[in-house]
Amino acid sequence: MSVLLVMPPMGQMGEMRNEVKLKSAGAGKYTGSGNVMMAGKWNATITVKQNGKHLGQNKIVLTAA
Ligand SMILES: [Cu+2]
Repeated sequence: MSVLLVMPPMGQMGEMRNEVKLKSAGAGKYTGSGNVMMAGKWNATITVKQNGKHLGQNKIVLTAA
């Protein structure tokens, strides 16, 4: 399972992206940590894979303060 964080280009700043891998913590929970390079809105795409099989994907918008 992984989360891809993307901030679209803004003004002089190019797109920023950071992929965070998540580890299973059992009971359907996942943990992981990654850096958010700057405050603002990030598009987060969560991808679920198991044994190389793509099981699902979800997108949310995160606001980093
Ligand atoms: Cu930015």
